[in-house]
Amino acid sequence: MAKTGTSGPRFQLILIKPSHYDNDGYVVQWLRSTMPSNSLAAVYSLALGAAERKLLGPDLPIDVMAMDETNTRVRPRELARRIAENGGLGLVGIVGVQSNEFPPAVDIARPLRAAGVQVMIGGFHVSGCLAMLKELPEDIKEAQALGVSIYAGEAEEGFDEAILDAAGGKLRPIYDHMKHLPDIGDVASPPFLPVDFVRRTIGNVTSFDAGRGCPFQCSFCTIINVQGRKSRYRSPDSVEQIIRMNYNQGVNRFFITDDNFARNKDWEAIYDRIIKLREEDGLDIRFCIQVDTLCHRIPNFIDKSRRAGVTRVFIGLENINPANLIAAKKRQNKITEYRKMLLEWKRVGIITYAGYILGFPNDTPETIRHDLEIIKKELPLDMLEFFILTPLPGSEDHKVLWEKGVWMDPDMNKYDVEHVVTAHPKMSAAEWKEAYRAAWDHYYTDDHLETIVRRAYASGINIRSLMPVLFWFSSAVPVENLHPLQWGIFRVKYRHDRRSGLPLESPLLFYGRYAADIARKLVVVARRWRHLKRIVRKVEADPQAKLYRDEALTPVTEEDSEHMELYTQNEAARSAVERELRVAGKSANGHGHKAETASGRAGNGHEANGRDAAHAPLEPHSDHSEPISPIV
Ligand code: B12
Ligand code: SF4
Repeated sequence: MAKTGTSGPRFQLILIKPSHYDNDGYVVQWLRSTMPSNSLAAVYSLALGAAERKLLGPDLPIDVMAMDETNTRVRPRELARRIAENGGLGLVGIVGVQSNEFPPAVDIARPLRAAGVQVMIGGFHVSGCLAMLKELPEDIKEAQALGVSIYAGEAEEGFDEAILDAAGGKLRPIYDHMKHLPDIGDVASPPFLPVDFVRRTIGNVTSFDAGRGCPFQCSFCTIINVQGRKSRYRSPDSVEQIIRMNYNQGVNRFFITDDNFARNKDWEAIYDRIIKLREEDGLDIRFCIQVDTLCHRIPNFIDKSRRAGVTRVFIGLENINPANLIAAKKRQNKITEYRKMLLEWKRVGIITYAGYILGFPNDTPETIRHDLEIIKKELPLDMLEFFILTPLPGSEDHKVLWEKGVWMDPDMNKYDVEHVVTAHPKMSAAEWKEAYRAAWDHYYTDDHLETIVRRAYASGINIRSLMPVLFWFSSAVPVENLHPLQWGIFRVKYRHDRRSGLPLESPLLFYGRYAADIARKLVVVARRWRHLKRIVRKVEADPQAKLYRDEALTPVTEEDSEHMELYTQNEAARSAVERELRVAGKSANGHGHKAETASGRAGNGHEANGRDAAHAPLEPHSDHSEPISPIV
């Protein structure tokens, strides 16, 4: 806990990032969770700034305390007692609350409100609902009825006012900052969490947002409606400040949480500063970023990513059926660019993760399975992660269904993109759910795990650092029945920490099941890890492994559009190729100007930049000292 000031009552500013409930109603909590929350880092840092500035005057110091429920047990009664001991002066801020975290957030708030504590909830659920709906949904109204204050929008410019109101005991029911998106260029207290927080997560990784907003318009996306479509970004000085604050406390791996760092208008200046920190000042720092599928067309982006120490990149691939992409208004995703983009990342030895959404209108269990086979064969991708298409509050999809009165599951806990929460035109809920579960098995077969490792090895990627990531993404669902981004090390479960309304289980039943579960998981984890290790050793021992080539690793050529299933599998794919060729002024059947690739770029087996992506000399990645982290 951060303390400033001296004796007398102190204002207790307690910040909690909630988790969500598993299918049995227990809090999803770990001895070590995936990574520190940037939402918590952002609000914690602002709170600390307020304390240091003595926002409440010299006589009322502020104590700031923060906890992340994904790795720390939250005990509302103890928090209430702490506030009571300080004359009732305090505020509990429940932070970064996503829709799937809203039910636990309210369960945390309930006993606090009963004890008279002031509580405020902020984050994407409330912000998304305020941004898109004409009326507040029932769950938010119920929270308000408990006396919980709602904070919609970003805290950078409005948090002080809320703290002052709380200190005066006059917290308003709602703070609506949705209309004004603050400038985040040089925030005095940029996101930061002390090293103790980082230690409760896996690896030596922390997170920060270098920017917010995205120019695209995907209909399932909440971000554009909450953070806007205009790019707002931190200055290179501010990014350096964040990096140095962490580096000085021994944290040197970073997840940059921008949903699309490639569209951060200042990406190059930020990269240049990071490159300076690495190349001139000698800081050993590494990054994981998120980008779109056209990022490789931004001059210098991929090469500078490598120089800036990016080792892993998340890509919003979403689907390979152009009809689905158009239905989701994801027009910027062109299947004709996928291979080129992935080969570019391979060229610089950066590990790729792609998000893949299941349940677009044209999906059926059969098409999903077929699409996955194409991806495995033709796309040089490392990790693929699956999501169920979900009308997340804050998205256009949600708004449309809401306004049409179409059924959506009222239980927000299920809005974790792993549950089916609305109807699909071609699949029953059971088929959809099964297609999601089966997708993990279809992609991560033993054979394909070996192919991924072989492709990586031949591309100069450090397969020892790929191994834990591959393990993580291929094993989370079979082991834990949870998405890899929600997994952690050693599940912690408390019998009493169960969703409100569900009964307290008998100790025998609860602990018996818990113990059996732990034993089962240990066996599966050990088996899967050993198996992957065998694959890695086999590849390392193969003298020919560096020369490995397959269809996915072959450079993009003009013939691709004639034989690759990615481009020929259905009418929508063929039309997308035709369209791309037309845009480039070429005809698909080879008439007109020759030497054109499927994506309409000059091609004779070489990329337009003159490099043959797959056969260019690959500089091996030198990150042999990578920490074991599923993210960075
Ligand atoms: C990084 C990230 C993660 C990380 C870490 C989480 C974190 N919060 O740092 C990880 C990988 C763990 C993760 C996981 C998931 N995520 Co996520 N994640 C993000 C991402 C890309 C960035 C979060 C962030 O740093 N934002 C920047 C911060 C500063 O913004 P913010 O959280 O809104 O906080 C600001 C304001 O809301 C406000 N505020 C917030 N809380 C409070 C509290 C108070 C008191 C006050 C005054 C103000 C305030 O002030 C903050 C500073 O300005 C967002 C998208 C996005 N752009 O935000 C998705 C996002 C939050 N995730 C989302 C989802 C769905 C998930 C998963 C369910 C997906 C999955 N299956 O993996 C899981 C669930 C995790 C869980 N429940 O355990 C959705 C949530 C949508 C919704 N309506 O619920 C988002 C919006 C992306 C999307 N697809 O639309 N995620
Ligand atoms: S590219 Fe990503 S962040 Fe941008 S609108 Fe689409 S889903 Fe949202």
